[in-house]
Amino acid sequence: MFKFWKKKPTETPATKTDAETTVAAQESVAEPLPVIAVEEPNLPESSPPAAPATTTDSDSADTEMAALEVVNPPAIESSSTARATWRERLAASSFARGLSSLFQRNPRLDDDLLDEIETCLLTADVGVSATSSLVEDLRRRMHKREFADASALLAALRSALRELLQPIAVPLDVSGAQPFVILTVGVNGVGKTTSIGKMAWRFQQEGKSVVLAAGDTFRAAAVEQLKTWGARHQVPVISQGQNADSASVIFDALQSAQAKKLDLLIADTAGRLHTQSGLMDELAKVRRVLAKLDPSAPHEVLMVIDGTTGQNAVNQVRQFRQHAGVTGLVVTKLDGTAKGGVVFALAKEFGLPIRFVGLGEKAPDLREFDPAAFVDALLPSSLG
Ligand SMILES: Nc1nc2c(ncn2[C@@H]2O[C@H](COP(=O)(O)OP(=O)(O)OP(=O)(O)O)[C@@H](O)[C@H]2O)c(=O)[nH]1
Ligand SMILES: [Mg+2]
Repeated sequence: MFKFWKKKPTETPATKTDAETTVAAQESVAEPLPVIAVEEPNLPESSPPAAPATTTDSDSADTEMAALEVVNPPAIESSSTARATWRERLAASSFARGLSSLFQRNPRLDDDLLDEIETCLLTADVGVSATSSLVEDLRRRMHKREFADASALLAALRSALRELLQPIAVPLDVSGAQPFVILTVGVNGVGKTTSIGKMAWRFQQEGKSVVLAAGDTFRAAAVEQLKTWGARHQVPVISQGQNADSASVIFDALQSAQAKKLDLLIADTAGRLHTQSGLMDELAKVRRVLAKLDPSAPHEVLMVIDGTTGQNAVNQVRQFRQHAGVTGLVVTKLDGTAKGGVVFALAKEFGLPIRFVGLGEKAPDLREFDPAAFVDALLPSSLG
């Protein structure tokens, strides 16, 4: 167990110029500019340098001691272990269960089999559009006698599913800007804050310096939740009091990340529905304010989708893409009761890159999206 110095809230960092402060203040609805707290763990000298360059302007501030348990982060899994785990984690999805029971019955190669596959795909949230094009293509090829038996058809389904996902398996490349700014958005409870904590761990494992912005100022618990992830993985968190202006928190965080030449800023935001126009306007304001410090920021607007929400996820992405300029997706909670098919529906409908998927609650359970491992995990292993 390491001991951390937990800092009291400090004054606004001195690095902010008058002009910049004016920008934030003009944009801010909260007057006067709120106090910023930088929650930053201070590792003992004997410990290994977990995160590079994380000192803050407020190091001289009064401190109070808080003992926090440090969970030793597990290393990112080797690809062979990761493959095995994809299957383990996705085995409960109705996609995997439906197709397994269908093919265990040794079905005959006929139109009935295709009808059953169609039902399986629709039940698993693959969506009407993706399902029809997959099944109609297989039917056409079956009638041309391309398949010797049902397992040849399953093999063709496997490659068609992989092909559908291949174009959207584009990993997030954060090397294009410094600091690279990720703005995380989505509806309530989908896994935004958790995914930010997991991403922070992942990027840190890759040797990058990360800072988090507690831009969900809606509830006090949201700030605390992010701070807990920050403390667990030794990542500084920039926050202000509850009900502070979200854009102002994220602005300050970018300013601090720029001053310290950090690699990455990941900003949390409150969950919202597209119908909440005030909250959607807040996202537009965050973008405007960030652009004052770096016209190219945010470099990624990452929308988090709950994999258990089914076809509703398609509507959510449509709305957020229109209002918040989404550039990439994270699909969470694919372990457990998720049907799994929504990933195909999203691929067919939008072609937006899926940067990560959530296969569990621990940090290494956020995986870079691997279409082959994903499809193999959903289809019966013994066939095709
Ligand atoms: N099983 C599982 N649970 C997850 C995953 N990702 C997130 N969760 C859980 O989902 C719940 C909600 O996660 P949060 O990160 O708080 O979601 P949020 O989008 O930040 O929620 P709001 O801030 O309220 O909008 C938590 O209990 C997480 O542990 C995942 O990939 N798998
Ligand atoms: Mg949250």
